[in-house]
Amino acid sequence: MVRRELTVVANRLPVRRKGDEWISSPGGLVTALKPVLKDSGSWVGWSGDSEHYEPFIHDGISVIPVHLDQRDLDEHYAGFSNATLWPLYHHAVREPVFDAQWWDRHVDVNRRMAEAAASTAPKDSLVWVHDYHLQLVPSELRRLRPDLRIGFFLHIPFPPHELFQRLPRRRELIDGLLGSDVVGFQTDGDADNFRRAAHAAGRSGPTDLVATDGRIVVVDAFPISIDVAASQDLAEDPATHARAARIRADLGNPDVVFLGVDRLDYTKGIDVRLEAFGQLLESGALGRSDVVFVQIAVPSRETVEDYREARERVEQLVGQLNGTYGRIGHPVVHYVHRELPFDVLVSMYQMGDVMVVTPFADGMNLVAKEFVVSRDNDEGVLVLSEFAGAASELDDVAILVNPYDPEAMTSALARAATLSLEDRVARMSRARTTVVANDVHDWSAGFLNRLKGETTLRELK
Ligand code: ADQ
Repeated sequence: MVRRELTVVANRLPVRRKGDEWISSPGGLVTALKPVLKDSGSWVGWSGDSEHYEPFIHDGISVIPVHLDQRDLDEHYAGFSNATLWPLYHHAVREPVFDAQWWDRHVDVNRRMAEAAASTAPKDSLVWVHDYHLQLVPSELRRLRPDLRIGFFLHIPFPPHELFQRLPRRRELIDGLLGSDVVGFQTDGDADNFRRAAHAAGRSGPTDLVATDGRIVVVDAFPISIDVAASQDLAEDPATHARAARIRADLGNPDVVFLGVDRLDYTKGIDVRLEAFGQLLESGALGRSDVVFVQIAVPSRETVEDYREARERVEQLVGQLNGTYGRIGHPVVHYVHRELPFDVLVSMYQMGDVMVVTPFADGMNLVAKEFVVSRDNDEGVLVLSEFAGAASELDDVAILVNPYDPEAMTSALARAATLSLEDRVARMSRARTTVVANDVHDWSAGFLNRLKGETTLRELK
């Protein structure tokens, strides 16, 4: 009998320190899992803080902080996770760096996370491990606690086999993941890539994956989504609309507002979209219209060199475009480099005309989905990279672009800005139906139901 208690293992805890207190961290994962964890669940992860690592209860959830010291942060987090795995898994948008010393720390942190989960999970309960930092946790946890049902979800893409092969420790990672009962990905393409990698490592069975000890491992796509009700409640609030109108007035009520909202990450294609915007201004395709670009970027991973360079590049482009096309008191790019409260983001989504989401590779991209449900007037247009996971759900409603094709990017921006009202409304209302039909609660319930189910070999045939 599988018990329903759940332990989540993730890089970060669902809470963070503010002064002397722990406060909830915002984010889709926390929102999705809180109802499932309340009163009987635990969350294991790094506290983001070097002083506090005693377990405590917060909002009915047992919080188990795992202490990471500076070397763990340098070698496991900034090093192996964010300078090796992140670029490799995002199709080598930057050159992945491999350092054997980082690997040792990475193994060590994964082992400590597994031990913390092993010592807290009740007998026969469920453990759900999240993301690329912790791919070795499932096998280590299974070794320590064979009674548990273990699930793993990868939030970022899983790379094609030819790229994955470059990784010196790829077999260890495959075996780590195959310690799970269910391995979940954002899209069918990611799940296929993983099946191929596991097959090439000699771990694959006839119908689905069978780990070396004869267990069955379910490998499937579970596309993540957003908390639709939370976005809709804010979208319907008159205060959100009033703020949107104020922001637009502050911009000088331009004819067209392009909008970008991202973590400042080199995978998000912020630079190529600004370059395309520059080309659009240069071409004069929009005639005499008054056009601006608003780019909101959350600071991210600033200890990693490639991220510092990405920020410099973006800021240089903002300066260049304003220098060339702006007038005194009328910049063409408005750039904000900080985190904004979610209600302000929803106002941003409402005041923009064209949402520009152009990653080179992205697991899903929640910004695209947040934009869709924040528009209650159905008038926005979404320009979306073919390489975002969200494109597999929104391909017939967004204007799809290849971020590697500068001319196509420029014409996609021009087309989006001039789409007829009828076309805009038709696309957005279909997009809303799609996003509303699979919200983040459906996602977590879908995954956990698969994890609870005993899959037999007979079912697989
Ligand atoms: P991220 O790479 O962080 O997530 P994304 O899915 O777009 O990318 O989520 C970003 C979140 O940050 C959104 O919820 C957005 O509202 C918020 N945000 C963005 N800019 C902000 C700002 N300036 N201030 C405050 N909040 C801001 C990873 C993967 C994605 C995958 C998610 C979930 O890279 O592909 O969709 O996990 O699985």
